[in-house]
Amino acid sequence: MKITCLSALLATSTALFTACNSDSTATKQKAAAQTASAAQRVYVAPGKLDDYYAFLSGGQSGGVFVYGIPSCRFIKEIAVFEPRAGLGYANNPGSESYLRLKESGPMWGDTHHPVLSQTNGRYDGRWLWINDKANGRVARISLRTFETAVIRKVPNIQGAHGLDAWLPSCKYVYVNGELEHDFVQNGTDPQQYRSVIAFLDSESLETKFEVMIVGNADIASSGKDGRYVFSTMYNTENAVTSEGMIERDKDAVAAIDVPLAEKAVAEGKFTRINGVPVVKPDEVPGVLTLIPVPKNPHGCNVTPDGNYVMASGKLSPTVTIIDAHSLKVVAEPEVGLGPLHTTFDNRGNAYTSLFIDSQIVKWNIQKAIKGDPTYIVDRVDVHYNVGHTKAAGSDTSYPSGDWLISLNKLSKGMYLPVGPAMPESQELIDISGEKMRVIAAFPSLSEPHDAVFLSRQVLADKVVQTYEITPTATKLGEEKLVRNGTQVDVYMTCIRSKFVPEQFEVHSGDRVTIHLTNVETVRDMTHGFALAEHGINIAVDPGQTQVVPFTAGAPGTYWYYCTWFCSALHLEMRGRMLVKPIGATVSDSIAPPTLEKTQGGPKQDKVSYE
Ligand code: K7E
Ligand code: CUA
Ligand code: CA
Repeated sequence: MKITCLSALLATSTALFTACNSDSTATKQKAAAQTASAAQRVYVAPGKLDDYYAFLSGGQSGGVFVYGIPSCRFIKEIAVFEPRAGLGYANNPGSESYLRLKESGPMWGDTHHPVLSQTNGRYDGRWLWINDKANGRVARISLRTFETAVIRKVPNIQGAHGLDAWLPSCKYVYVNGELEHDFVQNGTDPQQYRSVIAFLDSESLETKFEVMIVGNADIASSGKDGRYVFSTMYNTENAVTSEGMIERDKDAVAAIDVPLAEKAVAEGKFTRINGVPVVKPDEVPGVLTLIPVPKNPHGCNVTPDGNYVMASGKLSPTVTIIDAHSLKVVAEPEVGLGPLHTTFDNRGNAYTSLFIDSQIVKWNIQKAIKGDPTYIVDRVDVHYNVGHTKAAGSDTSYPSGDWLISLNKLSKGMYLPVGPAMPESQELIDISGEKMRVIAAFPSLSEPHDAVFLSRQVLADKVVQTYEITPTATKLGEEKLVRNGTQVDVYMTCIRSKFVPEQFEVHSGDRVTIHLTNVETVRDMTHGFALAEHGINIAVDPGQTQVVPFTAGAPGTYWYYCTWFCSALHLEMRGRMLVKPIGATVSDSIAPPTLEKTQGGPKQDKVSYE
C-alpha cells in the first residue's frame, strides 16, 4: 500500500491517489497532527527557558545530569564522585574538590537517588543530596553554584542505596545500607551480618545516629509529619545468595520512629560502633516496625498528602498501600508486571513503573483503597524496561501534575547504533490530561536511576552569578612569587585575556603551588589553566580561586595557557614557567620581560605572504 501510494503521488494520478486516500491517509494526518502538537509541547525556542530543571542521577558516571524540561535539552553535568577536567573538578591533586573527594573514598561513584531540600512541603532550591551506592557515601550539592559542597563516607554502611530527607524539616537526610556486612563483630559469619539506616545532619552530612536492622534496606521515602521514615527491605532473610533472598513469601517495609530514635540516643540507649551511636531495635521497642509486604519489594514512595506509603511489588504484580500513620496495610492493588517505583500527581493518581511490562500505569489511589475495580486509569508503553519514574513535585506536598519522566533501562533500536552499548533513554510523558501521552525521548550517558524536577522560578534568584571572593584569593595587582627553599608559591590572577604573571622562575624539582584567582566579575567568564608536561588542566570560574600544587619538571620552558575560549585574545592568554637547573640563579621577579626580550629572537624582518 505504501508503495502504491508513493507511485500514485509520483504519477500524480488523481484516480489512484483518491483510491488509496483511505483510512491510512487519515490516520497519517492524525498522527502528523499529534506529532506536531507534541513537538509544540516540547519546543523551547533558542534563548527561551525551560519550565523545569530535572536532576538525573548519573549512575556509574558518578555525578548528576541537569536537563531542561520540557525541551529535554542537556544543560549541565554536576561532577560529584568522579573528577572532571572540563569542569575544573577534582582532577587537580591539591585542589579543594580533589582533597574533599579523595578524603571520602575512591575517585568514582554510583549515584542513584537525587533528593531536593524542602521548606513547608515545597522545594526550596537550596540543596540537592545524592548517594554513592558503591562506596557508602552521600554528597550535598549547593544549588547556589550547582557544585558539590560536601561529601561524606557513612560509617557502618556498605551499599548506600535509598536516600531521602526527613520531612518536613529536612533536619536529617537518611540513607539505607543495602548490603549487610560484618561491622558489628568482624568476621565472615553471615549470621552476624547486619545493616543500618543512617541519619545524617542534612548540612554537614555528619552521621548523627543509626538504627540497626537485620537484613537490608533498599529504597527510602520519608513520611511528611516528622515521625516515621520508610524503607523497603527485600532481604529480611539476611541471606547471601540470590536464591536465599527470595526464600520467604513476605519481606517488609521498615518504619523508623525518628523522634523515638532521637530520644534513645539522648538517653544513651545505643551502642557506639565506629564512632556512631547505633540504636538496636530490640533494646528500644517501637523504634523499628516491620510491615509485611509481598516478597522482595522495591520502590518506596509516600503520597504527597503524607497519608500512604506505596511499596512497589517487583516480584509481585501489586503495590502495597500502607497507612503512613497506623502502619497498617490498607490495600494491595494489582497494577502489572514488575512494579518498581511509584510517583504522584495533584489529582489523587499514582503512576507506577512496570519493568517487565515496559509500561507506566496510572491508577487512582482512593478507588484502589475502596476496592473499586475501575482504579486503573491508563497505561502507556515506554521504551524499554523502565526503572524509576518521577512526576514533577511528586516528593513534595504539592506535585504539579504536568510532566512525568520515565527512566528506561534499555533503548534497543531507539537511536542510531553507536556500538554494542546503547545510550540510556528517558521519555517525557504529558500527564496533564486523563490519558498519558509520551511526548519525547532523550538519551543520556549511563545510567540515570532516578530524577527530581525543580521549577525554574524556585532557582531563578538563588543561583549566584559568580563565586564569592575568598579571603585567600589573589587580588588584582597583588600577584607575587614567594620562595621558601624549594617551596614556591605563585599568587596569580587571570582576567580576559591575561595571566599575571606571564612568567615565573623555579628550580627543577621545586614544589610549586599556584594560587590562581579568576578576578572576572561577570558570570560565565571561565578561564582554564593547562600547564604543558605537568599533567595539569583546571577550570577557574569567575571569583573562584584554585590551588594547583605540583613538582617542577626538568629544566626548560613550559607554557601554561587558557583552555576555555574566553575572548578574541584567548590563544594569546598564556605564560611561561621557566625551570632552571638546581643551583642556578632564579629570579623572584614576576615583572614581564623588557620589550626587547618580549619579542624573542631570532626576529623575522618581515613576513612573506607569497
Ligand atoms: Cu530502582 Cu538504585 Cu532507585 Cu535503580 S534503584 S531503578
Ligand atoms: Cu581565558 Cu581563554
Ligand atoms: Ca526476600
